[in-house]
Amino acid sequence: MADTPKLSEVEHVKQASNYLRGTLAESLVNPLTGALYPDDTHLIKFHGSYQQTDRDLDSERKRQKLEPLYSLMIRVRVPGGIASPAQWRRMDKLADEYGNHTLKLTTRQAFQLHGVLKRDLKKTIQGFNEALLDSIAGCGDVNRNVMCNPNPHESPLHAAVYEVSKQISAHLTPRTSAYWDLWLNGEPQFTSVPNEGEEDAEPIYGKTYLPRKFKIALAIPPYNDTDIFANDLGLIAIEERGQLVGFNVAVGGGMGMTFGMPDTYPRLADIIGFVPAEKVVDACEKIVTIQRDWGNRENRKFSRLKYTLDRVGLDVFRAELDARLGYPLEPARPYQFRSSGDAYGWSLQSDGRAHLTLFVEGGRILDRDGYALKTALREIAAFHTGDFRLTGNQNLIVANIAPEHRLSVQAVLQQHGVAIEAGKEYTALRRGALACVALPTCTLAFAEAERYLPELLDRLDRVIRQQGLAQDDILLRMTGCPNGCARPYLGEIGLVGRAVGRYNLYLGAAFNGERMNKLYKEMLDEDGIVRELTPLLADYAQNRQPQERFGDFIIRQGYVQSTESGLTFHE
Ligand code: SRM
Ligand code: SF4
Repeated sequence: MADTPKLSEVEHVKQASNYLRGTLAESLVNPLTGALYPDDTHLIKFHGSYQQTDRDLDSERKRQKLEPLYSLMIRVRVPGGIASPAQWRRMDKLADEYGNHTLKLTTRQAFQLHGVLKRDLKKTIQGFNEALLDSIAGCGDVNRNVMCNPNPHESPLHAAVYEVSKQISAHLTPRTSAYWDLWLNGEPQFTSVPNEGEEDAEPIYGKTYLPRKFKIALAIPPYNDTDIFANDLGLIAIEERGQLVGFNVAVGGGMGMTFGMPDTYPRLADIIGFVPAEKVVDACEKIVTIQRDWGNRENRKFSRLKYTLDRVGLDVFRAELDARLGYPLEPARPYQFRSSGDAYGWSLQSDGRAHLTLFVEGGRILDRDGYALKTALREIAAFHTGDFRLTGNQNLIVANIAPEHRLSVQAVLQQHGVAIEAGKEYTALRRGALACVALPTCTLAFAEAERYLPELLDRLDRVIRQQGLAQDDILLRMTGCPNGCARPYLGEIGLVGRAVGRYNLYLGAAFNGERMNKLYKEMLDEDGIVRELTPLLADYAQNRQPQERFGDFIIRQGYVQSTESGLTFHE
């Protein structure tokens, strides 16, 4: 007889939680601590929130025999990254009322508030709800914010793909009424939940939800601005004569790994076929259910779909999917990705409306001396009649600006010191760089990322300018640990925190997100990073071929070998 699997602790917590309730109601009102009960720290994630401490203060508070300064990070889902001006104003206000006066635009087109105290969490979530936003499934073992190219107005194709992303998001949202009971006194304003008197049930997820987080992104070639290959499920829109006909389906992407455990690795999704547009929501459901049934529930380090796939093999997975669908996937259709970044500055539509893509360093919306981005956007949100689009590269598009508002938008930004033409004011290296949150809020960070990258870039910018590369797009991504929240293994230059002030340097990813990088040097400090990169950038400036990207050049010159799959990432 087969051994009964030993389920991980989180599986037991989910099982006993009565559809994500646990003892959250009691945890929230316990006045003796700013923390939640331990089991509830797992469950709160499904409601969009993480318990954190201010790590800058941890040791001082310990010295004073105080408990850590507990607070909650809360993530608001924004499918496809599109928020109305009213929603922007609400998020801005909530950040001031209950958060740390900043908004974080994440690498998955969502908002995060940091520093919310336990006693304010309910009011914060109620504030989201009044603006028709929610945080359910922002985190946790469920499908997360569905990413999509952020500009539905670009063409009918873009609008159609955005609609699909919303349908997938709605279809895979948990059905439990726990979210409404806990935060909204049982009064949902939108999203479907069980009718009164009906039992909670999760038709797709079941009582224990998924073994691990699950991520879906859609992209419209030639732009891979949602980095679809880093997702458990990536959908590549295929068009015929400007109309959406369906999607190539890619499965098994994920960035996370653990240092010292080579059987953990980042992996890019494999394309397994094509599905017509009208069947794509069902196909997503079936892929999610295979992972629900086959994913590892014993060891969370190996629970993501990428490990399920490498365990059973792509052919077995594909056959199971065909069986659950009741038809075989068609062969994948041709497509081509050119880039994974954002295009900055103004773009004009034929009807006179315009979009302005702003560079947001580290995705952080804040005010500081001489640069009041947060205030500027609040002022714009007061008269803007279009919307705000969060990109997968932590940037922001003030979109669909009415012709009569163009000058006012420009004037407000200028008045508050915000660069309109990021293309002119910053090096291409800086404006394309991504950094995860890391310290002080992230409990898993070994090193700085968002707070430190601008400083490192001051030095790298000097090298870049000396080599005449100021306007050459080179993808740099930094994280404070190997979990990969800024998708560092897709950086032409990837810097991954090992210890305070020390980073591993990875090189050689593809500019369009289709190849991961490879470890080049370990445990570098700032001088080491600059010292290692300077000759490589000089070589690139002098010896590249026309149009050759930095990542491709690094491989051609033999600095690192090309990474062909997740399983060979560490070779
Ligand atoms: Fe992430 C965990 C922040 C995108 C892979 N991520 C975390 C936590 C919640 C830390 C924790 O578990 O205690 C971080 C909270 C920090 C803070 O203080 O805010 C965190 N992740 C972020 C964000 C905010 C980074 C950012 O600067 O934008 C991104 C929020 C996205 C969103 O809106 O949902 C974010 N995280 C990602 C991505 C990129 C993506 O999805 O395209 C990845 C890599 C793709 C993937 O999932 O494999 C990513 N985060 C992880 C992992 C590793 C997962 C794994 O399978 O190994 C963890 C750790 C974990 O789950 O155990 C993690
Ligand atoms: Fe935290 Fe690591 Fe993610 Fe950065 S990559 S936010 S340090 S978990």
